[in-house]
This record gives sequence, C-alpha cells and structure tokens, in this order.
Amino acid sequence: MMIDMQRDFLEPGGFGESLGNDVSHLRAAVAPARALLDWARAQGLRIVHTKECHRPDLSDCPPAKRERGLPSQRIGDPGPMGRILIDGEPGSDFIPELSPLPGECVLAKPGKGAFYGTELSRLLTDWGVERLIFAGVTTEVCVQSTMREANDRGYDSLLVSDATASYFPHFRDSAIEMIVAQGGIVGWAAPFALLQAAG
Ligand code: C5J
Repeated sequence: MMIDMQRDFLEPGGFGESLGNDVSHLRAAVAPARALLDWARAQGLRIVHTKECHRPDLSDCPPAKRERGLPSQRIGDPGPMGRILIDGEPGSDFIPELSPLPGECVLAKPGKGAFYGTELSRLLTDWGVERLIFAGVTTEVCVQSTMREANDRGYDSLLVSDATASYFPHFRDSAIEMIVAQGGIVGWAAPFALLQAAG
C-alpha cells in the first residue's frame, strides 16, 4: 500500500503547502519508498497506489473538508499544478520517482482512509490478501487512518518506518509509537532494510 505519494503533498504549490506545511519534510521517505517499491515488484507482490483526490464537481468532497482551516487555496481552487486535489489534475498525480507501472492498481480515494469510498475491501478479498505492507504520506493522517481501517477489517499490517513521513517529523515518530504500542495494537513497523533482510 503506497499511500498518497502525490505532487499535491510532496511538491511546492500543492495541497500540502496550501495548508502552510513545509513539504520538504516528506522528501526523506522518497528513496526508501522507491527501494520498497522495487523490492515489492521483484517479489511479485500486489501493489496498490492510493491518491487522495476529488471529482472535478467536488460531489465527493464534504463541505466541512473544503472549508476547514485557513488555507491559501482550498480544494478545487486553481493552483500552479492545476486545481488543488482534483483527480486528473497534474497535482493529483504521483511524483515521478513513484509512478505506478502499467498493471499496478491505482485507487483514487476521497477520504483519509483508503477503505472509505473505494473498492479496496473487495479487491483485497478477491486477491486473497491477508497482510499489508504500508508506506507513504503522511504517517499520522492517511497512512495511520488506513492502517486503523485495515486493523478493524482483520488485516495484519506492517509500516515501513523509513518509507513514511510527516510534515511534522515528531508526528511520524509518535504515530509509529501508537501503531506498535501494546503488542502491535494497530500493526507493526520496521525499516526497509529489516524487511528486505527478512524476505
Ligand atoms: C493529508 C494525507 N495529510 N495523505 N493527507 O491531508 O495524509
């Protein structure tokens, strides 16, 4: 599960920056996420790339989400990478280093969790998948939300700790602590090198 490695979150001029974030904090996760992706491809694992985005008419964007906070640009407003967080606009696309290959599953999601408003549950059931490996951004928002949704649905989840990042580096660390606490109440975490060595 490669969560939301989109230009809108990682590049200047997108949704993340419009919320006042320093997007450079997310770059540290890119090389480990790419190494993970290459490894997963070599292992023949199913890969799902999610992207948080909305329909051009905003019919899947709750007004509360659009109106929240005091962003410089709101969801749907025009920005340097097209309309902010709108499916099909350049900003909603994946960063080049983590572009999906033909045949890999791309899942547009309107919420933070990847199970909400998507086909993910059905796809995982159809594929017979029981365990999920997570990477992406941001750790405490879309990654953690999706891991919690997965936990409630009975999946075992592992977060690759160096392949995820937050605009607030201490939030990444706290989110990982919360996930693995109490014997893995939500899931487990390990750096990519450990996963690679194990498998
Ligand atoms: C946010 C995400 N942070 N992909 N989305 O709004 O984590």
